Amino acid sequence: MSSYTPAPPSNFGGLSEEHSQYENSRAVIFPVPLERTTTYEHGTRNGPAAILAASGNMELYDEELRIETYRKIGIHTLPPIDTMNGTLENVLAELREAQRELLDDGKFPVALGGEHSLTPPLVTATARKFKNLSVLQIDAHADLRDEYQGNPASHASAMRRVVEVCPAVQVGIRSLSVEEAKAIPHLRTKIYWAKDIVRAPLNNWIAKVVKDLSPNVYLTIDLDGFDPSLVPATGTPEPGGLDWHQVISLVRAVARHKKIVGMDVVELLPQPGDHASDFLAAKLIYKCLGYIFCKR
Ligand SMILES: [Mn+2]
Repeated sequence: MSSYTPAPPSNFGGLSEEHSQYENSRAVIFPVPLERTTTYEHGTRNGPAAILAASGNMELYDEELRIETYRKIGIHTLPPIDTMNGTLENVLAELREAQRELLDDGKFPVALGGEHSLTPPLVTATARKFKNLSVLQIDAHADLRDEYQGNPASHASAMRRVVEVCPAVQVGIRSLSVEEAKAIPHLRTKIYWAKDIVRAPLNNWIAKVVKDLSPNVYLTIDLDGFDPSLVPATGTPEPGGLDWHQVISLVRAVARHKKIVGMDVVELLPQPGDHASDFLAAKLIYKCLGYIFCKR
């Protein structure tokens, strides 16, 4: 063969070693291919790999911030954590410990899911490190069931576990049970329903979300918070969701006024032939890192 192109490094962004070594990187991509409690369509364990693959084809210049974010911060990618061995409780405990180590090293962890059950242990570790933490969730689902199919660690209970640790603000919600609806007034959470925001001007609600958050923020983005016309590749798609502009405007505002200290992007369920969802997830993460570290 006369021309041979080596495969790009399998790290986030396809970065050279100089910009992706652990020691020099402020952001650490943490692949968590967790899939132990999914209830509808399966395959979210392939989410992290699809996001990493898409990220290698992304332009690394941010035309809005006018920088190459990776050059300013460094982005390291960890190998995927083993999520299949041991009980779910063991895996969640390992996640908590891994998050603690990353935070103790002064890193900004970005977990790639995988199912939403990964969020509570990450939030628990983050709340121990940062006082005054609240969680901003972007999602179609309230995820406030006390347990689901007998399992309190189910993806459908992720935010119920989170609000036991710290307060939450939930944005884009449009799917929940009657039990969850009845529980909401008694829980430490504020809901921004999709029905009230998807057609509203951004300045009607984004400043309110920012105000409802505490000084330190953990960001959890379930990709089904987006409208399925933008992100069809999730296990439980719901019509009537947020668009790209709404989500990144929200993250931009939160990053400007609060300290985002960790994040996850969950529930991608890669579909053959749909690269748009994978690509959106990769670009969303890069965009968030730009807003968080390179605000002007
Ligand atoms: Mn969801």
